[in-house]
Amino acid sequence: MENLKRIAAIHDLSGFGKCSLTVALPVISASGVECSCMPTALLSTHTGGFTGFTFRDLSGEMLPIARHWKNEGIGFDGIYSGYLASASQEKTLEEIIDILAGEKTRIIVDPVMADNGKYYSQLGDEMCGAFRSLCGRAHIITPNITEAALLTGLPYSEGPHSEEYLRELFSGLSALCRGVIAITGVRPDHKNVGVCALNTLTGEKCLCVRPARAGVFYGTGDIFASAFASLILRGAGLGEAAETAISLVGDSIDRTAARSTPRRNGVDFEGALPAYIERVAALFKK
Ligand code: PXL
Repeated sequence: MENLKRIAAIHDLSGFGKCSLTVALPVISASGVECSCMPTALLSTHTGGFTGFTFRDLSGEMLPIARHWKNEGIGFDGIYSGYLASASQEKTLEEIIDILAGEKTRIIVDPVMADNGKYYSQLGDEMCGAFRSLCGRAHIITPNITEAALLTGLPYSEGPHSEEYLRELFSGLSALCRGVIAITGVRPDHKNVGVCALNTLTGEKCLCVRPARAGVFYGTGDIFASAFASLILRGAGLGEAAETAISLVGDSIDRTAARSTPRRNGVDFEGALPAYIERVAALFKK
């Protein structure tokens, strides 16, 4: 039997709204990978669609957690980071990578900072600079179109995204990270949206899309990255990992739209998990 892989998920814990750690943990588990959680910040809700949310920076806890894990001999196949409490927390994250990463540990960086052409609440160019540095440590990065534009300094485009525009984004991102680059929120035409991924080491590329729905779905980038990173870590190919991860995101969005769940609640991924788990099982039965 394949060894159980283990990921350290380093994201904020937003109590309500199903993003970051509250989706990373269930999705990584459903992907058949063990998940250890390290919160970067504690919030009452995510920062989109709410006002007056509480926010506590947990930077002071992170190195002690990492040192304890190290002292206990706990190793990681993947270190997967997302939303940071501050730009300066990036330095802490680099130290954590130095402490926890072994030779074979894959570093996954989701440079969570912006969407729809805008930075998230209270974030700005300083965070972008921090993520540029962090991407240099990564084997896998998963920016959305807005984050890819900010990281590369290219103009943001709502789409449709031409092959030329995507080529420029990949070229800019390849200068920051050598490995797998998966850009989410790609619109190859007016009707569809999905992910375009490139392995800069092999040249392999894929595009996986679903019919687009209007508006914002919070947490879908976190669901995608959690599934995609887990599946790649388990040895899935680029295209099968992207397709399987996108199927979970697409099903979750469909269930959210069918119930008219308020957008700020996050997406209804729970009922999409059984079919996802079956697809994952089929992927690794081959
Ligand atoms: O889903 C990305 C995300 C993560 N964490 C926090 C957020 C957001 C997006 O708004 O606010 C706190």
